[in-house]
Amino acid sequence: MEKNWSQLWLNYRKSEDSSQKKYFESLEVRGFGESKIIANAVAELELATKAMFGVTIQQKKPDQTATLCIEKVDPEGKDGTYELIQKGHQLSLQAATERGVLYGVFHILRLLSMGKRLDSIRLKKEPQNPLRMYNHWDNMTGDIERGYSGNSFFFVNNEIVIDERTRDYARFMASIGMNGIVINNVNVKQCASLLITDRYFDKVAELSRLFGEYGLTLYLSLNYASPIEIGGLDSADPFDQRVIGWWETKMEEIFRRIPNLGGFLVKADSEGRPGPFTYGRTQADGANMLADIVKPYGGIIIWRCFVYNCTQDWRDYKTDRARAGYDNFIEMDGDYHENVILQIKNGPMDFQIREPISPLFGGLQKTNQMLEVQIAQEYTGHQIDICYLIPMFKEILEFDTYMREKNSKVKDIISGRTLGNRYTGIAAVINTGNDLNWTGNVLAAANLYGFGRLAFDMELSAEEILEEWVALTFGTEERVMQTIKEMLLPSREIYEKYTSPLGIGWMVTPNVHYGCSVDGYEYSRWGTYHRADHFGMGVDRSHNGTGYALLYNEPNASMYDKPETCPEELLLFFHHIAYDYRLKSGKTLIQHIYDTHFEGVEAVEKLITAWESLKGLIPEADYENARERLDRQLYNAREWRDQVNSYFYRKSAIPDEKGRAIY
Ligand code: GCV
Repeated sequence: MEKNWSQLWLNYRKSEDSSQKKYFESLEVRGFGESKIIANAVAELELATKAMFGVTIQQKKPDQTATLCIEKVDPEGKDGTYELIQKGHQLSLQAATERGVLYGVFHILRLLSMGKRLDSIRLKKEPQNPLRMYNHWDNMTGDIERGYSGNSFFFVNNEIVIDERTRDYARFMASIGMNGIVINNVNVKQCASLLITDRYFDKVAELSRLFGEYGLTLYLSLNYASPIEIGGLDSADPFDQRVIGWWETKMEEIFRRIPNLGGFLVKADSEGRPGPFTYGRTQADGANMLADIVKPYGGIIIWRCFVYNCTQDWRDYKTDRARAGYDNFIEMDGDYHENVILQIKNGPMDFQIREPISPLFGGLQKTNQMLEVQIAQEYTGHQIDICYLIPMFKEILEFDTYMREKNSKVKDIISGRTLGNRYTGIAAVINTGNDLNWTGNVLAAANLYGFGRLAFDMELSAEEILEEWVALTFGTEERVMQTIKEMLLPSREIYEKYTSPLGIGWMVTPNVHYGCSVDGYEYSRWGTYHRADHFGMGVDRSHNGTGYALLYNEPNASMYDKPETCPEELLLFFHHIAYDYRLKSGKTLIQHIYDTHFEGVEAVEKLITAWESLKGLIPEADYENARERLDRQLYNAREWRDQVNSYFYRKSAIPDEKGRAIY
């Protein structure tokens, strides 16, 4: 079948350097036996070397030494570890596990696609996070919650679809080192509750098998109220013996029917979803009950910490949504069983363009933890606006929680280094859909690629990752590389400049979350306020206010608690600040707001000029795709600028020093 969808970064082109062809004349695989993963790795090699060098790699003859040798070595290091060594005429790929082979093969192909040579290569790579997952928020009806690139390619009209695109998806995931996929939305409703029933077992099993052939483990989002909704019980109380018995029978059936199932992701007691709170039980009670039952099957329970009161009264200045995750989970630290992982969003609110790090990181001392980020650009431009998120993720990973004297950064905690635990890792809410280019905006694929690479190797820089992605996607032409880097590397700051200032977040159109509405959520139940009045704005989360700042370990707590030491990009998140307060730049807060909003729009205008300079150097369809979106980004940026500036001018009555148009 002719593929009409993008091959993203696996778009193998003819190589300009034929000297590397020599490593792909003959192949020997030693020690792995029959294996679908190895077969797929070899198939990928064949596909790529044919496209790059026009060669078909041969099986080694008995009297020959293979030019490429894939060899199993004694298990050492983590699953997925591999070594590449070039010696004489031979390139050798050594790995302890099949996943290692897969990742090693993709490493070779990446180097070749980037125009690098394999001569003298000697390297060893080990995945740093045990779990490297993408979370789909795909609904079985086919739509995607917070999806901006079409509909689901897993589900259409309540049926599971498995075709060539599914296989390509698995290849993409394997090529960036992912090892876990949650296919369905954490809001498990309607047919999705039946994924763990006979109605869907066969298809889920088929999908799981396919994933397994690419080193991917399948996970499902679980409806906590399944005993009621599909079991016919009147309760989902984790202490009720009938409920426990129901789950025991159900889990035995699920793990028997679905091979390669890793476990479940659970959103409980959150935004209307059922959970243990209904029965006066704790989050640990709910998670542990399920974890104990899946343990004999090697299963894990990934339990989300996004639990907060979403029926707040805006007049209530004491309740602070930012505190909720911490307050709901910290007391049971140490109570969660060994195969429970708490999945924590990077910030205490909800994937805003700028937030502090959740204080659960560094607060939880005895619990398995996973970091959850979002590459679906829910609050960062809907894959219309350009927003390369890897620099933000780097900041998160490098944040020092001061939980211990050393090895206390977020990256240490989630890799298992801090606590020496094995059930840890990183997950992202994915940005894919059935658009032919997978991510809506072609440039949003940099986040899809980048998250995987970063999850595997947290020491890579945002720039290195971007360089890889550009070369693999658009080729190695210098002008293309430089221009796209100049566009994407500052794109997060650009988006921040024309949207909500200094960490306060929100100000988005309610429900859709694209476009500006300064007061859209201000008087609502969601706990997401900016508290602007005639004199100033921002939420007082210091010891005088909600006390949120004090949830951090020292010296972070003291740093955030005082406006003078609080990092300025988060000033309004932690403090209520007067419009005439002088920032370190010497500008007043209000002038900073005006200036950044004008600058943000100017920066988008420059993005357009930069992209236009690439016309003819980028495939036409890709060029037009981003070009059209840049127009929408400019419109969006202007709207934000005018609405934010006018709103705060009217509130403060302080004019712009530069006398620009503010309404
Ligand atoms: C899947 C935010 C989003 C919801 C999402 C929720 C979550 O509130 O707007 O769409 O639901 O986060 O992470 O569970």
